[in-house]
Amino acid sequence: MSDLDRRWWKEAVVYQIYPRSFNDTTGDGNGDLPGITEKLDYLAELGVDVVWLSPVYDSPMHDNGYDIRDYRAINPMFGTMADFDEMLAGLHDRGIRLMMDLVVNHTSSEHRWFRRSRQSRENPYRDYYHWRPPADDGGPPTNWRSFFSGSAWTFDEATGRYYLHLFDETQPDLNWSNPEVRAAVFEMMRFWLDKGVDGFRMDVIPLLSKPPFEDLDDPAAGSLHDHYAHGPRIHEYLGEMYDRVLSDYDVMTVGEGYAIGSDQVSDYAGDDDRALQSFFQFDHVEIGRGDDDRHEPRDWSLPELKAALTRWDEAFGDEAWPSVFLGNHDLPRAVSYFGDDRPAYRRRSAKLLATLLLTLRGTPYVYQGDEIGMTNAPFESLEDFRDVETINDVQERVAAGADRETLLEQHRALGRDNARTPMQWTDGPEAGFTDGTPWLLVNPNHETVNVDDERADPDSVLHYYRRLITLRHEHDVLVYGDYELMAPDHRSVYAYRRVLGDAEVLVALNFSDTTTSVPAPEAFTGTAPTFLLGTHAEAEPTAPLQPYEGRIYAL
Ligand code: ISL
Repeated sequence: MSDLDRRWWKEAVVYQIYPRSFNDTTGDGNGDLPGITEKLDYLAELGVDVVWLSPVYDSPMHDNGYDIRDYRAINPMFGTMADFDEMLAGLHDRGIRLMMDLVVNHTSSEHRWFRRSRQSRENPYRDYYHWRPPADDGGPPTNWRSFFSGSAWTFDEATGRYYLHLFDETQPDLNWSNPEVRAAVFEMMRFWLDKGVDGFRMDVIPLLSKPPFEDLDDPAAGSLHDHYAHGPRIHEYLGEMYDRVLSDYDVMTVGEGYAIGSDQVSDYAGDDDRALQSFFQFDHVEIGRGDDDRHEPRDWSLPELKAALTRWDEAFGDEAWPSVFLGNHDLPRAVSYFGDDRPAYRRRSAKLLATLLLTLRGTPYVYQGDEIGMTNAPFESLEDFRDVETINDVQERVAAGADRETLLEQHRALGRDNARTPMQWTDGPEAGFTDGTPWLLVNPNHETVNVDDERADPDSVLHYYRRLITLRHEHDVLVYGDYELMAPDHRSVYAYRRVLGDAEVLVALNFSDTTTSVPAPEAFTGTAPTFLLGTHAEAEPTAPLQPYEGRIYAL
């Protein structure tokens, strides 16, 4: 196996931290950087290699930091630059690398670039953003809709022009066709890399280059990402980013790849000489959402999940490296969405999902709290939500006559705040997250779902994650091996092989609450399989799988 094309970022397990919800040390109800530093031993114990930190830059927090006011300053809510440096040093001391979130499709409307840009049509910063005159009827220049409801254009009285914002109106889109914008972003990236950060997760990267500003046939149809992504200069911009910045550093990069088609992998990513080594694809996490209305839950089947993950494994192929995840800060909790969060099944289905995540091909991303099996939260009313996407959607649809109960049900199932409820450290007040009042409700199930209890119980989800991470680190086949799906149409078992030279691993996962036989028992014929790890006790390879049981064997 000496001829393996090894890269540290292929072998890494990443842990995503959403800082506002991780650990509060000041009692203001918001997580902070010293709160992360306090928990570094927890991360080291878990065994992760890299932290992806969602934005901690100065921000008015309309979109929890994805609206940046100053790219080179730390949000006082999270602490100071000295706190940041201490956290980074603490991570590095433990051999953990840090990826920052790079949000450069848009800034906050409070960024000084935008404040200047909106002052006058002649301001030197005017072309940092997209300004257009009204349409003939005085309305927005095009019928483009924002991801966060309403028009993607907002009229600005001062200069009588509209500006573009694909997200909230407080998030104006930067004009990447302006070379000064690109130079400013590239310099900012160097600022963080020179501080020692080890990579970037790049927000909504296919949106940087805009398509022509023309009306869409039907702005409500399909995914907005498909309408706006892959503008004509996107690859030029990414190439420039590599040449002018990234080529000088040994870093890890991953793009948020909504709208990247499986036929576009090599356009966007590659092992070497590329801005993006990898990107997140979202087909598998979209399977439970309506085609036209993504806030509407839709039934999905296991064969669909297998098909989505398998299609993407093939699409990445040898062209680029996959990145795999089941949850992040924009998605419902994995155990509630893909698993079964009823008390009898929560733990085992959380372990089942962990088994999937950590044995697929590609760099795995563990979202904070998933390692203890955190679930969606029982939001009681629409007023409990804090997320701008939910708030704008509710406002728009209530005004259009939608039923509030239906909206509550939808956002309870799919809303982004599910992933953002505070990390559950203890069974005590506010789950040990804060001494004050948390910015978003703490899930009442912290009485039974919390780090303290998980640490004390050798059979917990947490310890299982730890063992899986260790297993992945010990077996090259789990990192570099090919992925071969078995029994694609089986409705309750997801089974596959990983193969690297003579090394072969078989994974069988029962995604149902009934006992099921193992498909393709002939896979074991003539072999003496070794049980490597499983959600339940060691069992013979052909023994039926218990509800939500998953097992890993070496063949
Ligand atoms: O969140 C979504 C679905 O609920 C997506 O449509 C989301 O808008 C998309 O994933 C883009 O996400 C990224 O950019 C947004 C920010 O709000 C998200 O948190 C971020 O991950 C704007 O910066």
